[in-house]
Formats: sequence, C-alpha cells, structure tokens
Amino acid sequence: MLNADRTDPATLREAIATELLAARDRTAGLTDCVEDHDLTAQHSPLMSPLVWDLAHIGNQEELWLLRNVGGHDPMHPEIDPLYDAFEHPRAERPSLPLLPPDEARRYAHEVRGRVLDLLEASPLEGAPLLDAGFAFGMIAQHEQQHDETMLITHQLRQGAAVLAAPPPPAVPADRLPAEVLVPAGPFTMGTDTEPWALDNERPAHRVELPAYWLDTVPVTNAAYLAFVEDGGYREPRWWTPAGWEHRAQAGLTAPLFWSRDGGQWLRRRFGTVEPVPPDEPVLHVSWYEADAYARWAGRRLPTEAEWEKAARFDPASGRSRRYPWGDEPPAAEHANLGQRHLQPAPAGSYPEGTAPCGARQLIGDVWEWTASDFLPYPGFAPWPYKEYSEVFFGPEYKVLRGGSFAVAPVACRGTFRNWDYPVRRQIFAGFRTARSADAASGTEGA
Ligand code: AVJ
Ligand code: FE
Repeated sequence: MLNADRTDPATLREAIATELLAARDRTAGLTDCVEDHDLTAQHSPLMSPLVWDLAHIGNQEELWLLRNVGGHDPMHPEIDPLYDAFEHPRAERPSLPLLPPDEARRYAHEVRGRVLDLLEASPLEGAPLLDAGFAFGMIAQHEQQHDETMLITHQLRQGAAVLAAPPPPAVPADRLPAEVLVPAGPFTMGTDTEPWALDNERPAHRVELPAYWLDTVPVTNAAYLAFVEDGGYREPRWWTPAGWEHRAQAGLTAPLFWSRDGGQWLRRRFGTVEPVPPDEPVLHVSWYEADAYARWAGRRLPTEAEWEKAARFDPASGRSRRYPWGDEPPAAEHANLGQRHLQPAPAGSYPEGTAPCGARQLIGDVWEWTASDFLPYPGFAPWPYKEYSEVFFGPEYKVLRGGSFAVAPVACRGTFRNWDYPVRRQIFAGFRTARSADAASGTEGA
C-alpha cells in the first residue's frame, strides 16, 4: 500500500501492480482449492456462491478501470446485471445464469491483462479517479474485500478442511494492564490525505472526547466464556430489548461455530473441530452479544471515535497517525493481517503494533464492533459511487473497526470503516470494551 501521497509514477505503477497481483493470488488460492460444485453451490443464504464473487471481482475491475478510466467499451454487457450487487440479493444469486467457473476465471484474467496494459500507459494523475492511482487502489481493495467475503464462505462451508496456514507466533510473556486510559481532548478523525481512503473515511474533522478507559486487548474466549457460564444468555437485563428479542428468536446460547462436548467447549474453524482456545480474542459474535457482554462486565462498547482516537492519536506530536504504531505500512511484526494465519493471535500479541495509549491488536486479528451507527462524517461526499457507502448510512448498521486476520494491508488503516447488521455473526468480528473515566458507574475496571 502507499506510503505517501506523492510518489513518482513508476514507483506508483509498480506498487499498484504488486497490489493487484497479491489480490489475484489470494483469489486464486480461495477458488482453486475446491471442486467446481463447491464454487457454484450456495454454502449459506448469507453468502454468494464463490463463482459469483469471482466474476463480480472481474466485472467491477472492468467497469471502473477499463470503462470509466480507460474509456473501453463493455466486454460482455449482457452479464453486467448478474454481477450488480444491488440487482440481485445474495440469496437469489445461485439461481442466476452465472458464468461457470472456467469462464469466470477466464473473464477475470482477460480483464486483468487489459488493466495491466492500461496501467502501463496511465499518467496516474490529471483526473480525480486517476490521482495517486485511486481507482486502481480502490479495485485492489475491492478484490481483497471479496477475498475476505470468500473466506467467510469457506468458514460456513460444511466438509473437510481445504485451507491451511501456520498458527500465529507465540504471545510475549509480558503482563499487560487490563485497560488503558485515553485522556480527554480533541483529535483528528478521518482523513483528507490518505490516497486510497474510501469516501466514508473522509473528510478529516476534529472530535473532542472526554477521558475514557479502553481494554488493552480484545475480549478473549476465556472472558467471554465466563459470561456464557454466568448465565449471560439467560438474563434479559444484560441485553437491549432488540438484542434480547433476537437472542430468543434465534436461540443464541454461545458464539457461532461453538459447540459443547461434555464439559468442554469446541469450535469449528475452516473444517476442523478443536477446543476453544482460551487466550484468543472471541470471534463470531453479533453486536447484540458484544453489547450484552459489555453490560454484564459493567462496561460498554467504545464509540467509533474512541476506537479511532486510541488507534491513531499520538499525544507526543498531537497528530493522528495512519496506524497504531506510526505511519509505516503494516509489516508482519505489527499485526495479524492478510490471511497469513487462519485465526486471531492470542490476546497480548504484536507488542510492536502497540498504540501510544498502550492498547494492542487494534489493527488485525478481529474486526471490533463499536457502539456507533454507520453515519457520514460532516462534509461527506459520495465518491466515486453512492452504492459504496451512502446507501448504507443509517441506524440499521453498526460500525466495525480495525480489520481481522482476513483483511489485507491494502484494505486496512486507522481510518478504515466497516459496517454490518447487529445480528451478523459469520463475519470475523469480536470486540473490546470501554468505560467513561468520569462515570460514577462501571468503575470496577475489569
Ligand atoms: C465494506 C465489507 C461492507 O462487502 O458489502 C464489496 C465491501 N463493497 N463490494 C461489502 C464491498 C462492494 C462491503 N463492506
Ligand atoms: Fe463488490
């Protein structure tokens, strides 16, 4: 990903080509590992068939780069409606006359060949879509976002394991405080300068926050299990009314993919059943469950602004940075990103990714539910299409921050915003909790 907004065209071209290639390698890894029937099947009504994601990736790349940037004519105008996410909800997609796997691969490959020619000839400036290679960066992020979506489909798929990755590195032995203090004061939220930031991350604006305490690390399976075993799922007072109604109607008793075997809790992870690891951040909980846990713990979810201030604000310079560790792009020692591992790292990992406030693992491992609805920042303008963010703004979606182990570095930064319905659990989401520093209640401090 880009390290500066001013890069010479040759370096920028190379960075773009590297990101496009990384995305395509990952797409191939997620779609070449199963038979055709697994690509065309729908593994969950929440998800598209994998073969839909594959051709949709190519179709968006054709639309934005070949047609809108390059001025090319449509390659196959008749397939466009099939891959428009707004024409057909996910549940309908398996019944569409989708391109079969080999044709979908060939289409995406043909688009890519022409895109690389276009990139070679492009000045990468002189038009808003081209400046700093924005449209190319947007398309690399788009493919990586669908790669995470496809990884979720793999997690929902029944059957033997087909994916493998080494476990995350061992956790350092240092003892961390349960929570860290972020003092009161203003900070800059959002960005005007991050070259490949998407529209909902803009513009930069000042936000004043009172002091608050934030969990040093995400809530672990062991901590969450204490809530489960304390009867958290049977006690309406921990839940919002909507959360309790959903819990009852959906029959929730534990995180998605957990099961009980005698006295032991197990989980299914990409086709393997294993004991729930106590030190790992909890994964596959809905916003309603995260919110109920926080109330049970005498705490609350952080707001989106609290999350971003903890991740970006550097009191030494008074500036908001790109990442918790500074402005350098994520490296392997900073964060668990990019599907290098197929699970979050134990809580307390990645000391080199620590934020100035002392919090760890804000980036990578698990998406973190926040208390906030998905709303535009003051001065928001849709760019380059209102179906990326604007059509989703409103109280029905909650914001997630930080990115999971399945998020690529190119699609991850301190300003990045994700959103989903509060009932969703198939996403790679966990959470951490907070409390107001001046509040009389909720002071037990975990
Ligand atoms: C930002 C993850 C909510 O998957 O719906 C992919 C990303 N937008 N194609 C989604 C996205 C268009 C989006 N999320
Ligand atoms: Fe998409």
